[in-house]
Amino acid sequence: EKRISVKLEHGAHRLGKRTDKPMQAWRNYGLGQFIHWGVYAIPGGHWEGQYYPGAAEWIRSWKGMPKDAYDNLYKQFNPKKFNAKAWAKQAGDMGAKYVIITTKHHDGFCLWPSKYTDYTVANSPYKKDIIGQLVEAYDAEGIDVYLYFSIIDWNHPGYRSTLKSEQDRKEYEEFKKFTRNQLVELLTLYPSTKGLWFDGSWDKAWTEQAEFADALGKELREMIPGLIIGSRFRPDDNGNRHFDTNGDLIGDYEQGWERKMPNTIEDTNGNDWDCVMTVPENQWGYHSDWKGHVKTTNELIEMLVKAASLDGNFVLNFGPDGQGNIRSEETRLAAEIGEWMKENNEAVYGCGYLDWEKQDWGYYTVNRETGKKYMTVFNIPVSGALRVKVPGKTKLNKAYLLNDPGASLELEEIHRNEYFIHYKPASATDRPFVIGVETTDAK
Ligand code: FHN
Repeated sequence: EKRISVKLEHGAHRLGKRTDKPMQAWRNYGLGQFIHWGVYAIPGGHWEGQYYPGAAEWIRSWKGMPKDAYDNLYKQFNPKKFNAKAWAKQAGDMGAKYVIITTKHHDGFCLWPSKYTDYTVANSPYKKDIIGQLVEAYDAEGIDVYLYFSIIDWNHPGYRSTLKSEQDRKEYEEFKKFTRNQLVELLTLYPSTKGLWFDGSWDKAWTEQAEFADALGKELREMIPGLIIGSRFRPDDNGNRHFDTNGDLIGDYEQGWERKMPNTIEDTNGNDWDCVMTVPENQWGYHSDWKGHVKTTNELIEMLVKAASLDGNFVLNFGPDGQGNIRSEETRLAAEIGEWMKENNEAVYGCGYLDWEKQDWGYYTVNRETGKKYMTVFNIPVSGALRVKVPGKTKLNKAYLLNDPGASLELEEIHRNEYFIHYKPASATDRPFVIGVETTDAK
């Protein structure tokens, strides 16, 4: 079928996946950590006795919030408990292979001492460079660092969401220069950065900047060879985001899976993707009062394995408080996920989609290099019979528990290309478990 495509100057610059080493490393991470931290952590969803139920990092824009007071919060930013090494160690113990850190969120407050604005940590009582400390600590822990950067900047005088007049356009030019300067500054100060995770790029003003954003992307990519940038950065010629006018992915991976996940490989369009997930329904920055459902360790492990099974990375968000403490709920989740990963990470790291018919017990994954296949079981059938359907000429030879590879599980061939693995844990399990399977392909 002939593909009809519109000629674009600033559409996708590549069709299909990137195959270079840095992108392969990205693809193999499996699990990442997101950190949302800024001055919004000080009010933590409350202001003068009033409770703001929405996302805590958005409190500045909630109705009734005095903007000036918010913009002066940095004078109180002095996180005495902040310990970059402890954060990095905790992330490493959880099993995270990469971290995405908010260098600045929509409020514009910079966690690094940017020379292009006074609204930075350098002018807070804390003074020290937070991003620098985190980069050093996570690098030392062997966790790759990605910098989150919001295009929206409520603090910059030239920032606009729409450009309605000549004056707007003039001021927005200043804002564009500022944006470019800050990004160049970040990559200069932190050259070990592996990628940029853009956000707040949905404004009409920004979606009209295809040419500028494309050139900036090129400049940034030249600064760090292999730099990874997702689909939330630059619009195409017609202002389309994520996918260009021809439906092709803009950037290195799809960045649209926020607090939601694909269900099938078709949903991913064969692209690389990450899923960024909050622990409560929708809180990224610290909110002292989590209302509603708070995700459990098992739910999060399921999302992680599901992501791997569909060729995506799973990134779990942490929102430290105004003092730099990681809240106890997150500490507990990190420890429990870490415990599980310690035993079962083989089914996640370096693993992706296995082209076998999905079954109700859970998810298949396959190691991209070794070809080793895994079944992570979340739902144990009452019968204890786990169905496995293999394609074409594949034969199932062996099934074993990942944490007890010596003992084979009972295999029953029920008919051509279909098997039962008989297994019921002797006692109730409170965590998913992994079965490794071995196959041969008959000629
Ligand atoms: O508005 C932000 C939100 O606060 C948070 O940073 C998330 C993270 O993906 N991104 C935006 C909403 O899409």
